[in-house]
Amino acid sequence: MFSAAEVAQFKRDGYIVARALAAPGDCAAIRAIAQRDLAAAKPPVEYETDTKYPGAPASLDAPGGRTVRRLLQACARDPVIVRWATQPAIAGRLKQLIGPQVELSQVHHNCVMTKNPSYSSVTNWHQDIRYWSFTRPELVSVWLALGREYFENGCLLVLPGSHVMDFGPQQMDEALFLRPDVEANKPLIVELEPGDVLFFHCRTLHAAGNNQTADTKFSVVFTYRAADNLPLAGSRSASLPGIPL
Ligand SMILES: O=C(O)CCC(=O)C(=O)O
Repeated sequence: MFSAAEVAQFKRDGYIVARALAAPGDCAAIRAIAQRDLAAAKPPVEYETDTKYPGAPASLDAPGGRTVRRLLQACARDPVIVRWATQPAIAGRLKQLIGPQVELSQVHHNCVMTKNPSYSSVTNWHQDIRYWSFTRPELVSVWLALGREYFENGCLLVLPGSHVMDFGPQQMDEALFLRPDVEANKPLIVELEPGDVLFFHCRTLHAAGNNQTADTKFSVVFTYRAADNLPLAGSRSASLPGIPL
């Protein structure tokens, strides 16, 4: 469980890292599944080119066009993954942050992020809630590092406290990414060791660089909501049932 100070830190900053929360054996097992599915490009996947982020290959037929960025539907890939995402060590902490009844959204995140050294793109500053549709903008994502994550291989950057800031439309571009030319932000770099778990609010601004190393970076990411924070009827967020914890 989180201490009271850690809960307060999450509320203030919009994120918290639980160091070495995942057992090395769990990380190795999930990483092996990810490597297997990445080698086979096992669907459903999102390619780098689908993101249209800066530095992404222009099309599926361009050099690096078949580089996988996300192995989607992680929970359906292997029981090891869904067990990890719903285990008491995660559920208990999420209940402290969200409330007594928590569900995992199968629609949002629920993926293995793979960041390829040759063809990765840059993810500009954004809040995940921008394309999600729920009664309240109160969801928490859980990001498990399956290997070391650091600046050079494209780790996350977060803006502490941004989950409670109001941003005017002039501060965002058409795709709802923060415009760096409007506001000079001093990013905090979130370096993670294998097994470290980042909990972050759906309104916390975050970004990530491309991978400038020789190795693919693997992380697995899930999003959770209070059971009474229902997706809006007819929205993509409502397209699959939640998994109760
Ligand atoms: O690893 C990255 O590039 C960041 C991904 C991200 O921020 C997201 O999917 O919301």
